[in-house]
Amino acid sequence: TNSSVTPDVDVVVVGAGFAGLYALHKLRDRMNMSVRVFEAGDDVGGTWYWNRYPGARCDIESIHYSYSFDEDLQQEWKWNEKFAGQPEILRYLNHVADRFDLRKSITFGTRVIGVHWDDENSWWTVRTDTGETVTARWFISGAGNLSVPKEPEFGGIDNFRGEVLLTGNWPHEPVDFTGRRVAVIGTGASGIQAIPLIAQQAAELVVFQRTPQFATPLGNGPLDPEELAAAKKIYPELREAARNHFLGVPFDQVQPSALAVDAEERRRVFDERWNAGGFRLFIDSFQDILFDKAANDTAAEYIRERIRERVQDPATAERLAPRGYAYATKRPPLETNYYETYNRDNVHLVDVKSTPISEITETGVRVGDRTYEVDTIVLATGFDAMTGPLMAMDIRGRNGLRLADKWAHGPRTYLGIMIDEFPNLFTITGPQSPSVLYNMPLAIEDHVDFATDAISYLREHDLQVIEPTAEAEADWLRTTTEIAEQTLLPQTDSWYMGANIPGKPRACMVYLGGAPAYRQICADVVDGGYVGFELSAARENLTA
Ligand code: NA7
Repeated sequence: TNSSVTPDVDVVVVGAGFAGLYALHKLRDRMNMSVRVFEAGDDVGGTWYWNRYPGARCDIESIHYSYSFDEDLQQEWKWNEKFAGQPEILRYLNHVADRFDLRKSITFGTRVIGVHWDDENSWWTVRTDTGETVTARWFISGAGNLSVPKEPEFGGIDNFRGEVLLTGNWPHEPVDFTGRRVAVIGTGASGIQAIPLIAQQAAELVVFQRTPQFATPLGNGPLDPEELAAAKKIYPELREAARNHFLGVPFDQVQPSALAVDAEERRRVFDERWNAGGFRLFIDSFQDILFDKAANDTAAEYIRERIRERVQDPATAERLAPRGYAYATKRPPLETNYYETYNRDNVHLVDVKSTPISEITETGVRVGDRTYEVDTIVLATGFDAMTGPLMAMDIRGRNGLRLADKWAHGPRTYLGIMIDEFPNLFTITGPQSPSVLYNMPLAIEDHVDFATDAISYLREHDLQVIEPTAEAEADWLRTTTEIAEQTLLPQTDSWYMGANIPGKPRACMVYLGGAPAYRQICADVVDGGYVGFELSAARENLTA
């Protein structure tokens, strides 16, 4: 036999977070394929392995933010909190890894640094930073959307004599801030979760805020065991309802328009959603908030009012009150005691919008002609979102085409899951899919299922290669752009638009038509025999 006609394994998967773990189980245990998984971390968990900062927590209810693929699994696992914290989610993913015996197929502490399509053999050659080379017919990226930290615009971090901590790569031993002077840079979802807890320990906390946020209450607490039991009785129905909702959560109270009701009714709806917590104010109040500026203004003004009520010093309250962009056009953070934290004597808010941070010095953070001297700097400055993790793997498609070159002006995909000229490569929750605006475990299951269904379909038809057409890809770019333009999102600088990184092309990274519409499109593509894809035999099968 000629060894060159069979790759080392059927599939290489990157990542052992929610995506990689499910992909591994599905391919290995349900489809009997050979799979290698490479994971940069030393254990499973992905996002929930790296983001161990104080307060790290999921903003979607634990009942819904979990796998649905195995009825026994969802019945046996007991969530303790309404919104699970990072340790609880990490325990859950460890449980999943043990339960399905996944670890033995995962190579930990290993980063994929090269993924090159072999035109001759119609397979991928995957290289790792430990010097391994593996060939595989299929490549599945579960490398995540928010896994490559953003390089801050300011320099000097290496000069700092104290400790620098990254929210997205937090030490495994809990950090004790007692007695320390701490700087937190960044007030996105991560900073807003961490700040209240760091403030309770630190001697002094200085928060450097560039853009104030529309943060609304999370509403966390212990999960009532009766509520959990009731949910488990109807788990399949709950999952179905979740998948039929824009965001992948089974909310059902949304009203048509904020402008169709009077001020009193509007206030009642906002109050109710504010008190209920989670993403309800954002996604379960009025349907036109993301689309109509006047409707959005009503929610924005409501949130500003509530912020002013909670912050004692009026000048600080004004600095915390967001303006100049529409609510939810940046990812809306959820908070617990965030605004009250600024009523503490040991907490100071520094506005770095007009005068940016110029550098980190040996002793602290320099803004204009002032240096804020601190012992510890926490960077909560965000990620090279969506495209960053894919670009970091040096992916090269047909004729050596680099993904970085192909995407020089922004991501181009078909359905956010495959790329023309990059055959047999699936990007789980990739750019231009609903991903970050869809309950992630469900988004991941949908995408893994799409990939594995495609693989099964090809096998049944004695084919080995699937690739979108250039035309289908161009249509998808047009579709995602047109939908984005109907929303308020493109008007704001956010990581959804690639606008948090200097020099990154401005493009909408998310399919904004909602999960149900997206799932219907994918189902139609499959039902039509993979509309928009070219299916073919590998070269050696043609000449055999
Ligand atoms: P985000 O949401 O990107 O937030 C990053 C924050 O850091 C944000 O407030 C930024 O201000 C700020 N930032 C970034 N660079 C700087 C510089 N140079 N100076 C001052 N401030 C800066 O990241 P998160 O980790 O909080 O959240 C990411 C996602 O994880 C979140 O959306 C959830 O989906 C989970 P800016 O707004 O750019 O002015």
